[in-house]
Amino acid sequence: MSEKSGIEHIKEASRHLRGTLVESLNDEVTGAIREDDQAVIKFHGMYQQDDRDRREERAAKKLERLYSFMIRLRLPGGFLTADQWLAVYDIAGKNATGVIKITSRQTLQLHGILKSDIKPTIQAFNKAHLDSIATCGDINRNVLCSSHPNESPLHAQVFAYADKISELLMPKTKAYYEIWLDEEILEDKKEEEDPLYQERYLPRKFKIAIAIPPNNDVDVFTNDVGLIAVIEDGNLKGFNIAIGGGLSSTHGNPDTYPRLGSLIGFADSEEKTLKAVYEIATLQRDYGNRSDRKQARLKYTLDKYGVEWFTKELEKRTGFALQPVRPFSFQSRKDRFGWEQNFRGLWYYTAFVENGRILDEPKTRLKSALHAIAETGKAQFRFTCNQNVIISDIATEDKPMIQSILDEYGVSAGTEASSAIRRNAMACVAFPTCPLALAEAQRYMPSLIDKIEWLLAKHALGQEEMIIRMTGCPNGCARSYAAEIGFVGTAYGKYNMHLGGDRTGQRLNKIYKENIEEAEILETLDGLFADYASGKNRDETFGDYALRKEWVA
Ligand code: SRM
Ligand code: SF4
Repeated sequence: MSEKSGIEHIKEASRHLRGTLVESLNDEVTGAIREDDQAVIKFHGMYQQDDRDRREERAAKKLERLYSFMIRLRLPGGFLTADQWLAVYDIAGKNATGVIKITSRQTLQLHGILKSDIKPTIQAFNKAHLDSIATCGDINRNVLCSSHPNESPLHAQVFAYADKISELLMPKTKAYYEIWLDEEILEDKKEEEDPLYQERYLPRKFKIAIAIPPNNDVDVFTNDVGLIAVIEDGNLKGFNIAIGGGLSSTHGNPDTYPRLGSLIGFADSEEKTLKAVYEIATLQRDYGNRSDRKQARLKYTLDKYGVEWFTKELEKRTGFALQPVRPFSFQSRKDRFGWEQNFRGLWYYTAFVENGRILDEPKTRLKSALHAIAETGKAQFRFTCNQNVIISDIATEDKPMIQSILDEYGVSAGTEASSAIRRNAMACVAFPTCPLALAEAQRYMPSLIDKIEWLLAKHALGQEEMIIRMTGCPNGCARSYAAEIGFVGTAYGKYNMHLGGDRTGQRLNKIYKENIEEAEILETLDGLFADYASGKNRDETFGDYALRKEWVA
């Protein structure tokens, strides 16, 4: 048996995620928290970070790094009421940088929160019935669900599963309430029983998504557990289950790799679906690698023991056999921008948010627009896994008023004027807050897209809906390995270029060129686009063409 990794010891010694967080918070000498607590605080939905743009300047002045915290909300299915939006807006302005970031897992992050402001921030969230429990750490994360409410009349029914699963896999510890909300927990209640997580929690993060075909906007196969709703004759029949998706790899370590989930069967009732999800987590808890964190995700557990073995063990634990996978078909992965009406007659406006950053820019004052809309109380907000926002549930009589706000603040013009590739693109946070970033992503991607748009126009491909994604390192936070063109940061200003992913998230891409800078990226794309424009069949996507031409294996 190999040695357990350091994080395993921290989890076990943390007294159900308390660690020494209280002492760390009370230490006024530093803006940081103790090293072990940096691992513990993740389970409460927070990360210690520092401003990487200012490291050198601070070091020269012999000052400690400019520490602050990022807080990530738990929003199963990515939903907020108007009042909750107003609360987030207020908190972002008072305690964080002011920018509200929609993540690739349809929740919100605030950055730049000082240690002394964490508690007031969590308390303000709590007043708005929001929390950040388990949005990071070795535990089940924010549960995703297809965002578009008109997907089918059964959307609400499927959507409810995101909440149910999130509740089912929540840790039992009351540490969050005790530390951040000052709730008094009696001494004898502090040793909470947690049958699922016990004292060790999971070996690594655990991610679940629910897709409603024909849209795979959640990128269901990139999750540890993917549930695909099967709707027949207008009824929800159950879910196909895919397990073992995950995207991260490490440059130069061939034992790490992105992997799409494997379909293992179909569960035909709510009880069976929830039981299966729960027991997949217990199996990963018991068999996942706890000595090497780079081998600890479910994808590696599956590849070590085999999908067949895992499925059999799962059926032993649940006490029922999964049925054969039912037919399903994904047609797209993108958001549908502009107005749509759902089966109940309510209206939805999907606004483009470049890389999920909600802020006011000279032409598009998105943040103010969403605030003005929330103040009317006539709309709610849904966030998409493509980092956009759907202004939702609007009655027909209120639509003109919402439209006039969208027009006044330049949101409709901004959404309509953006090209297809820009609207489909995603980039991760990267610099300056992400400690793991090797290259820029969300700060650089918009200017690269400007140049790619120009190239596409040159080859009469301006209307192409291709999916381009960029990450500042190989962890894959903007799911760059599942894009038609993926850029993966290797060093400052350098990227690996990946090609050949499909449009619906059912095929990963492969490395085409390594460590290239902008000039080579553009020169390469120029040649590839010329070839594609002249050689493609009707309706053939760029990703499919790359494969047919064997640009990648
Ligand atoms: Fe991620 C770590 C940002 C989605 C794979 N991710 C991080 C951290 C927390 C860096 C860190 O560990 O200190 C980044 C914080 C940056 C910052 O300053 O905000 C970070 N990840 C993000 C977000 C905000 C990217 C975005 O721009 O939207 C996404 C937040 C999602 C959420 O709301 O929960 C985000 N991360 C993802 C995804 C995509 C997904 O889940 O659909 C992946 C790939 C899928 C997967 O998990 O395999 C992803 N993030 C990682 C990994 C690699 C995990 C692994 O298996 O090795 C890390 C590093 C780690 O965990 O050690 C990581
Ligand atoms: Fe940071 Fe890498 Fe994730 Fe980008 S992909 S946010 S650089 S960890």
